[in-house]
Amino acid sequence: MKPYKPREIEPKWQQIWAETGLYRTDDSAPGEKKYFLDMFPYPSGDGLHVGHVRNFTITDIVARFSRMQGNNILHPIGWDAFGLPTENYAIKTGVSPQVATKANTDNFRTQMKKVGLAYDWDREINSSSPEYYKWTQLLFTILFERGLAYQKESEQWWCDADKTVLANEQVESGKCWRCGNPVSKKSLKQWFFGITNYADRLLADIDGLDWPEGIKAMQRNWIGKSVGAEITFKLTDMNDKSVTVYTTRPDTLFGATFLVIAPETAKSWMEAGWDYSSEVSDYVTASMRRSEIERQEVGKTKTGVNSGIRAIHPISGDEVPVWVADYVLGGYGTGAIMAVPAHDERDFAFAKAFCLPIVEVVEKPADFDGEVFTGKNTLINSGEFDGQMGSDAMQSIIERLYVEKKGHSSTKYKLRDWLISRQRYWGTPIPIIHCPKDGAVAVPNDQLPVILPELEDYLPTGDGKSPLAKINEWVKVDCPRCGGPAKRETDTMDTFACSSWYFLRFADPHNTKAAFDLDKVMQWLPVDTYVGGAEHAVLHLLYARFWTKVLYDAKFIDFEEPFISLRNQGMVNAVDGRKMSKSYGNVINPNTIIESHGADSLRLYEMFMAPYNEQTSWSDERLGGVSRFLYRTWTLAQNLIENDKQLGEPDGILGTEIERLTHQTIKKVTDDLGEMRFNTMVSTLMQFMNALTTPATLEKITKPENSDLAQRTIRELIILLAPSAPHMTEELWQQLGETESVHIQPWPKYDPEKVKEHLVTIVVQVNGKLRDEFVADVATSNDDLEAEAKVREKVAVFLEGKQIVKVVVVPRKLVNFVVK
Ligand code: ANZ
Repeated sequence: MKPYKPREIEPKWQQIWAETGLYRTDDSAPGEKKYFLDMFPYPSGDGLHVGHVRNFTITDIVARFSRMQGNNILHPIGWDAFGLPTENYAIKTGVSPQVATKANTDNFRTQMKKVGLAYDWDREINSSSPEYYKWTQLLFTILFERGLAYQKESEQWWCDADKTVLANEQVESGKCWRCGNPVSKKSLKQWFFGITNYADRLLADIDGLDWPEGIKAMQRNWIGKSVGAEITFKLTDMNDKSVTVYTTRPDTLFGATFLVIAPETAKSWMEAGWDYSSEVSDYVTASMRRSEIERQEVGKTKTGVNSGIRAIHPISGDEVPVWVADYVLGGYGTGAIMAVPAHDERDFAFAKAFCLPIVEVVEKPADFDGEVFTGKNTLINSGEFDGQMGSDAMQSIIERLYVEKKGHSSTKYKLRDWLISRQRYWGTPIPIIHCPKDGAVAVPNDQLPVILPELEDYLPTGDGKSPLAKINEWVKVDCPRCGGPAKRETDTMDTFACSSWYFLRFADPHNTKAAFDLDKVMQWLPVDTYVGGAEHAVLHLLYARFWTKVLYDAKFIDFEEPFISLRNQGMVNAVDGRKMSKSYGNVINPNTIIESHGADSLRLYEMFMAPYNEQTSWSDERLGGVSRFLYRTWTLAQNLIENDKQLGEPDGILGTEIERLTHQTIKKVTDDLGEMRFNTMVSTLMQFMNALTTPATLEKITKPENSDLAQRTIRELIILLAPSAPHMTEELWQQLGETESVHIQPWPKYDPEKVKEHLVTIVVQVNGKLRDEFVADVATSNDDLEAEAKVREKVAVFLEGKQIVKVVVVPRKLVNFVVK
């Protein structure tokens, strides 16, 4: 009997698969197209860890399963290779980002091959190669031409450690998402993508996506649509100036006892010539230093100053004071609010802190016993609007304001335009030339790519310019429009730009004439199953949806959503339950496990450890358990393969039972794979194997006369296991004398009739002694079981001439005759 040696067979098959191009995608192959994709991995210097392997194995198994079901599969991989860590590494070590990236991608590729992932390596792409970023640049110019890429001077988040600006999304609790350094605001001229133009469509189309509800909710919240009204209050003593507030509760207008403007709004008034007090200017300066997150903290003590300005209520005509406070944000709504302390928690806290009047205008329900009623109900203290309710009240107040030209309904979004320029080296150069005469001009298509020059010194200048600004000869260029002297843009793009379209490139990765061929993209896209981490909920997943919609509008593609179904894998934590991290020293390298147990054991264990989307901790014992299952399967297969000597009729009873079990297993495994229930898929296969290896079954199934059945059964088992343990099954398949790969075998079908538990084995005893057994339908009545038992030859001889005193029938199991 051949022993199971994963360390020998795994590299052998990996090499054969590569040589025969088994996983190469053929655009014209028959079958329905199915596109399976992992989120674009960043090839870090640390290499793959077992968490990545979980992600990639999920996709790999569903792709392999789908191929065996007769579909034409696209399952590619590439590298999201631009980015800060590589550049920081270059600064620290002097190893150029180009060299470091090559080493890292080589390492990732080797590791992935060791795991046996069935990628089409011919389609590998690398976002930092000019062949790729040429098209990122071209697509940038498409956005630019459509007015969706523009430059704007504004206050931006700035990370002093990374010496770059950050997008809103990249600031977490006032800190840089990458390095954890506290961020500050800096006024810089930056490039933006106009994602807010798509807010409505991005929101509306979420409903149709087969994505985890949590991710959909996060996107909805991030886009943050709110429907309300803008209301204008005239200011006294301000030369007819007025302030417009944004509110989602126009029904509470009569409860507005003061207005609050954001420090940013105050600043712009100051710049426009308002005669402010020093108290105001001190407050404004101080609050601009605080992050939005700090300013919006719930429960934070409210701060603010009275501006001294008074406003006139648009309907009652009452005068109300205008305050400056940092809980109102400059960048949202109109940067000014009407404060309704009776019905808004923050306004209430503020009014309490500064002794401002509180007027209830919405009736509290009888059972309400809190301080601030924020719900909707009948209006009170609201003049002619008293007695109206909820949306009717809002509607009539807005109508009244509209007629008097004091307000109108208005929809706002929390989503901001996407800041994409970075003052860093290792990114796609922004393909723009600044001409003193023509302004910002896109680099013409035939001059793309704008090659990222090789540098000696990657250190950003820190004065808001990328290190590219230091290369004079690169910066100086002629204007493509007028030919006059001009300068290149020296900022690079956020790497999220590279990953906003890579899924399109895989359909046509080597095209040198275009980013992709429309026919090919139409053939493969959208992605059928997209698998990756939930941390991309509002970053990559929103950006990719935005680019897809822009490219749809530009008639580059014919669909509006890139990823039909999305699945998030759960994290794999260390044995101690903590996150795997270099600093804890608890990271598990897949190479170690492949060395000790084999890639198939690693894959199968990662699927068995927990439902794929749940977080779980690594366990060596459970890995051992799964590995033993593979060893036992191997041994069983060897037994059965060696039993291929003689053909004969299978034993009736056994044949039926094993067949039923086989069909039940096919059904369960097929259903489980379809629903991505990988853990129960593995346990089903374990049960099947256990049933086949009970001593009684084993004895019978290995009898020469049962070899037909044995052969059939082992083939089914190998095929069912093939997507999960591709190496071992391929080896066994070959041992069975097959010449074609197991991975292109048709997926077995089960017979619904045979799945049913309709046949049972009935044991017949006489005075408690086993005399015979027979197979009967489960539904057979006790009388019929007794009648059948009585006439069986081996039983009849013991009944002859005896008196039956009692018959015991245990349905589905046994008939016992008590005789004397
Ligand atoms: C009066 C009012 C009365 C409000 C009431 C709420 C409850 P969302 O849903 O987030 O859009 N607001 C408007 N602009 C703001 C800004 N720049 N900074 C801070 N707060 C701002 O919430 C809109 C509500 O948040 C608006 O409706 C306004 O307060 C406040 F019983 O106006 B409301």
